[in-house]
Amino acid sequence: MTVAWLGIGANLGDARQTLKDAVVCLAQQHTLTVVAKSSLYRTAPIDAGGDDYYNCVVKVETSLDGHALLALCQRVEHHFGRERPFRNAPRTLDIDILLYGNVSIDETDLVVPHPRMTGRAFALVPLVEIDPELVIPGLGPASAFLAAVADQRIEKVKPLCQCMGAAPAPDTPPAGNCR
Ligand code: A4P
Ligand code: MG
Repeated sequence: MTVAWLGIGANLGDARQTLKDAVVCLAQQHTLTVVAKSSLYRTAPIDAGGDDYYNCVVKVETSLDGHALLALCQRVEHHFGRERPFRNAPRTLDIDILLYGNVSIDETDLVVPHPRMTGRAFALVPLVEIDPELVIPGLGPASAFLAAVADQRIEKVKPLCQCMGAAPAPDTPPAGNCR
C-alpha cells in the first residue's frame, strides 16, 4: 500500500457539493482507502479566471501505481462532467496527485510531487491541516512554503452539518439540516 495525497478542486456548477460527492466516490473505490480529509476551503482562482474555487485534500492509501491512480482520478473527473476547453478553464472537478509515497515521478503524463503545489495555498493549507509535519519528498516540510503564499485568499468553509461540533444540551432538538 502506498500513501498518496490528492488535491481536489472545482469552480463550476455546485462546486461545494461536487467536492463532497467526489470524496464519497473516491471512498467507494476498492483500490483505495480515504484515511483523512481536510476541511473544505473557498479559494481565489490562481493563474485562472472564473468564480472562486472550492478546494480540499484527501490522504489515501492505495494499491494502485501512480499511473493507475491518475487514470482513476481522471475517471472520477469525467463522471462529474469535467471538460477541458482550454488550460486552467473553470472545471466541475479536478483531482490532482500532489504526492505519491516518497517517490518523485517525472514523466510526460505524470509529475509528482505536483510541480506547482508549493506555490499554491489551496494545496498547502489543507495538506498542512491534515499533517502539520508533512514533508514533500525532495523539497522539505510543506509548512515551510506557507509564508510565500500568505497573500493568496483562502478561507475555511464552515460545515453545514453541526454534527462535528460540541454535543448539544440533552433537551436540544435535532437541527434537521444535516447533509
Ligand atoms: N499531470 C501531470 N502530473 C499530474 C499530477 N501529479 N496529477 C497531467 C494530475 N495530473 C497530472 O491535467 C493536465 C495534465 O496534467 C493531465 O493530462 C495529466 O496527465 P488536467 O487535470 O487536465 O488539468 P489541470 O489539473 O488543470 O492542469 P494543471 O496544469 O495541473 O493545473 P494546475 O496547475 O493544477 O492548476 N485556483 C484555485 N483557487 N484552485 C484550484 O484548484 N486549479 C488550477 C489548475 C488553477 N488555479 C486554481 C486551481
Ligand atoms: Mg488536474
